[in-house]
Amino acid sequence: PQPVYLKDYQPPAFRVSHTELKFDLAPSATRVSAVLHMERHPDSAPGRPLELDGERLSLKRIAIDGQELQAGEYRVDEARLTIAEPPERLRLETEVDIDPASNTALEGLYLSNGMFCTQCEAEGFRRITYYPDRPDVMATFSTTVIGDAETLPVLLSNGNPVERGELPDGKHFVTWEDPHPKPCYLFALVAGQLEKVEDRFTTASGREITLQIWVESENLDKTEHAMRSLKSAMAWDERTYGREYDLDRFMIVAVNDFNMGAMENKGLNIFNSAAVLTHPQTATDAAFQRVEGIVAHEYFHNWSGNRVTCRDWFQLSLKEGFTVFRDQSFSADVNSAPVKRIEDVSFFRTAQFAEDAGPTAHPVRPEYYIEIGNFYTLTIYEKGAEIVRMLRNLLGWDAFRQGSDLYFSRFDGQAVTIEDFVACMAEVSAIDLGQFMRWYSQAGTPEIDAHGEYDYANSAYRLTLRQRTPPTPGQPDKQPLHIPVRIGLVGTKSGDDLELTLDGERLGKECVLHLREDEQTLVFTELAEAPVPSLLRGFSAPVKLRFPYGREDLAFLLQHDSDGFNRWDAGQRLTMLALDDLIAAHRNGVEKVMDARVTEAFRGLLTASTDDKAVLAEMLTLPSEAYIAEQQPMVDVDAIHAARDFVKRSLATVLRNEFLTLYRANQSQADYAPSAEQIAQRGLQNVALSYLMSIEDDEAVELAREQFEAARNMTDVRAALTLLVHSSRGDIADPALRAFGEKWAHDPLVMDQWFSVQVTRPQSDAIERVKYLMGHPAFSLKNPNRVRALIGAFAGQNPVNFHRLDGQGYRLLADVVIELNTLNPEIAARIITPLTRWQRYDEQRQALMKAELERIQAEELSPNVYEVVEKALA
Ligand code: B3K
Ligand code: ZN
Repeated sequence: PQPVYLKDYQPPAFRVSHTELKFDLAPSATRVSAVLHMERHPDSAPGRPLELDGERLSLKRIAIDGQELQAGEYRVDEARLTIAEPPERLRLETEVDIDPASNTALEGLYLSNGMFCTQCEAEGFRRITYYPDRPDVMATFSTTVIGDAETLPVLLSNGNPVERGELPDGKHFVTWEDPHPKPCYLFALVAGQLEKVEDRFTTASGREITLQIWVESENLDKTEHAMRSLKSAMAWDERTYGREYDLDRFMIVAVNDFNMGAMENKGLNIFNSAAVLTHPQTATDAAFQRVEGIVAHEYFHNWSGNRVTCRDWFQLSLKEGFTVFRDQSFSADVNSAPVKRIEDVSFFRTAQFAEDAGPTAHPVRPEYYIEIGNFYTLTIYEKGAEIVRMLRNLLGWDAFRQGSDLYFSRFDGQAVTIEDFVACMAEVSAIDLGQFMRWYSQAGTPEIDAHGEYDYANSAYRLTLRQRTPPTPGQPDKQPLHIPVRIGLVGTKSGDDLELTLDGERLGKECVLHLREDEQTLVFTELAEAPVPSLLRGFSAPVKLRFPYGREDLAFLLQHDSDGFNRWDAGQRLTMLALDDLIAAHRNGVEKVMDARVTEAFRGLLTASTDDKAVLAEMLTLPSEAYIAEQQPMVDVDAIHAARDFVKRSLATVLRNEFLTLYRANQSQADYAPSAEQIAQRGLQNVALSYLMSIEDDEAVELAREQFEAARNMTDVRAALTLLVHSSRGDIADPALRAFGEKWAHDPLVMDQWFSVQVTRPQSDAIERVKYLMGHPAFSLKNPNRVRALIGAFAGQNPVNFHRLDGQGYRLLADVVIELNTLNPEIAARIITPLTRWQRYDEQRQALMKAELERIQAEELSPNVYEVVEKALA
């Protein structure tokens, strides 16, 4: 496979003003007729041929302006249809046959549970019909869907239905018109036995919008939360960004087989059922919040992505980074803002940092790709969002909002670049963002080394910041970035933020330092007391910041920092220092000793009265094994597991009564609501139970059993079940596991949780469970949710077993990747990630992991898997 380069971008030779499609649906032979109204692009050199992308299509007919083309007038190969001498304006007609039933890649038109549905981003439309499948070709669409009236009673596509009727042979049809020009990646079609719940939304300007969520009938009772989330997202986008919805109806469809979370097709969002369906009895709080975030994300794309889209796929973060930033802000506004930030940052520092440090590291705007499907990454999405957040912070909200308004009005209906977006921000603020643009082109996580000194004689604090971005594949040398570092200085006597004076200027109690050079020193003067610096408040830039904090400093910040995020972070840093010692002790075979400062800090948290339960639950949560691993020079999975376990048990032993009190004080009541308040309470209850269960005494086991049996909601049930299943006490979980499996055998999304709970068990039989469960009737390699719940959870969340020294974990994953490589390349290329991180482990494991990558490499590979494996072994 050949790479595509950003520098080679050329406008299309032809544009399409209007697209007429007709689908005659049948599982193995769907006939797609297309009429494309085209003309030469004004910037195109005259003689350029007309090229249309097309894969796995069987061409039945082709005509230009009503004239059938003769054999020599066009050429068809595996990837495209070429017409060497087209007229300057033309009406191109094609008819092709496609085979949705055999489409296991879930790209293009495919069948899910008897239902037809599409996924076209990024390059799936070329599996539906011959088309210039690139985002800078935008056309209005009119789509007629024909299907069997009995088996396919519901026929949906983008826009508004304009005509429907009966046809011979028991068929019927619906014609849809989408008046908004769109690239073909936003095309959607759904047909099947679906039922809807309907609601209405009145826009700020008084337009009435019909909202519909389409599901299989057994899921009608699981749509309420998604509908509520949709309405709240619509109102938020009007309030916050001045963006109103622009069609008369907005539809969401839930499908069972879907590669990603959801897709923002114009007016017809298609969702993975896992990202839309919720019910207190079947979905956890985390799932409720995820649904809310994804519904909002896809809705927000209507402006950031659809009305203004990407010129080419290198600009993917233009829509994804901005939209993730928007959905994160929405979730922060409607829930607990500090907790949302803590969750996002801990995920980011675990997973995106790991990506940025590994062989697949790439800039937020990559320079080349082999398979764009591999670039829906944490870097494009989450780091892209952090860059937008930095822009918001640099400009302030008001100017940022002006920049956003300018962007939407200037580029409405166009396909644009990241420069276009940043230029709007620079224009409204008159801030020079030239150096800032390097955030988009340089891969790798910048590291800031900070140190500070208090000068008693002069009441001054000297802070030095040094930045460096490590080399990444293809980018050996990096240039300094423009990094906003938000800081405060906390007085060691008062515990308060001190007044900041820099170069004689008074800055208040907090300021943002603009680090632009390799090294900068700042001298804060007129400080009456020695401070402890609180650096990178709120994670003001996506960097690793090191500062030689003593443990007393961290305990102090944990108590006094006025920034909630940094208070949490101080606790994490303090625990990390203790964990580092324990990891070393474990490796050296030395007795482990718990750091009393950590215990005392936790005692403080447990005994101080707090009004923010949500933040407290986060503070009491130990860093995950994956997060700890990310902090180590070399990952020793066994030492990390043992050290974390030791901390947990030590805390639980000393603070048992406090945890018990906390548990009892926060026990859930029967009436479930996914409200921030209740979620915080359940968070505390379940974090307390997890400490209590770490000792595994009879009383704790009894509490877990009772909680499981009370079955108040899935959050409580799953937390209790996980603790029972993950305990080392033999078979205490078996009855619960069996009861759960039988009760929910009919609900695939709940069975996914049943799979995940079991395969993340740290005990040594986990791998046997994985193999056994792969044969379970509820499991299928063809369904991405099942693959993620079972294989993904095992490889990603069970480090001690995945990294077994006999290599069995690696072999199992490689076997799955090889099978998925032919079934579903996009999923195969994702699920392989843990193997690509081989450089982070000891030599023995490195050899085993590489051997598995080489075994995969020897197969006949899809471009997706090929690209990832090549990078991993480069
Ligand atoms: N834009 C989709 C991504 C789908 C890509 C699949 N290859 C989801 C989202 O970010 O909203
Ligand atoms: Zn998105």
